[in-house]
Amino acid sequence: MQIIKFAVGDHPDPHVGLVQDDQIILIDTGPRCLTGLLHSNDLESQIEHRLASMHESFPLGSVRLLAPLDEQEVWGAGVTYERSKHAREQESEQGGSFYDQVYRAHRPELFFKATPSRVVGPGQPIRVRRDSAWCVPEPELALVLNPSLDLIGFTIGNDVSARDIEGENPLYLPQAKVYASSCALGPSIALTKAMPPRSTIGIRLEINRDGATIYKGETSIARMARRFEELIDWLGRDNCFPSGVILLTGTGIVPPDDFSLKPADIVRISIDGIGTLENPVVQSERP
Ligand code: DO4
Ligand code: MG
Repeated sequence: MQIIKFAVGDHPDPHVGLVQDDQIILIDTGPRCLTGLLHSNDLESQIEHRLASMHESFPLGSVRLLAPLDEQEVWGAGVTYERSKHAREQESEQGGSFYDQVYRAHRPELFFKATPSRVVGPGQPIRVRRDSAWCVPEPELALVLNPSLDLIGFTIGNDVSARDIEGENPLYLPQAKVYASSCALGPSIALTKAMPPRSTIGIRLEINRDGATIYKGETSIARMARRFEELIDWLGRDNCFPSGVILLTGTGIVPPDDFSLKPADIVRISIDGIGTLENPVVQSERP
């Protein structure tokens, strides 16, 4: 079962729908949109119950897909794959021993990534900072958690990051990570039961420039050094998320060190069981 947040035509009102083949069946979520559904203990039965009274559907290609969140915060986990650890050690001007320590430590690296206003949906532009010359996409499996921090589904996340800013000093991490359009999410939320077994989930990244593929990489969730449950447990310690939260689980794909995103590049991230999230890149004075 996959659900999407969408709008029709130029109408600003968001809706939630269930994807069935190439149709979207409208789900009556009331005024709270996705958040209303995220509060339910048994999401699948709740969706089936709400669907029973709904008869409106739209062809999938006719709607505008929106990022699958309302007021939820987005958090990120870092250095959860060996590839990410090596990349951080490489970029860090201070030698990067923090990264090796955090890769092995009991406590994971967790950081605040974005408020909903900094998140873009499918097809919307992600941003390269004007004060960065080394900016990369980070393709990540994103966990969708309800207010009790139950894992109710998965979406695709792009934790766009400025490697030069973080590399100059790890204390610059928030500036490397948190800025306008620094995070993309979508295209849908695949409910937990609809996902393939964890060890078989593949993640692929493709970057196109001037009509040609200039980078392709892939990894698998099997290479993640942490379990989802472990990340969720740490995220919930002395913290609360009254509307639920999205947690990015870290990147295992890092383009070569001489690669940086440029305006007009197209970034495509595919994750088994969910689909493909595609975003163009911009760099401009005003967000
Ligand atoms: O320490 C930096 C963050 C690393 C990160 O975002 C990742 O591994 O995905
Ligand atoms: Mg990341």
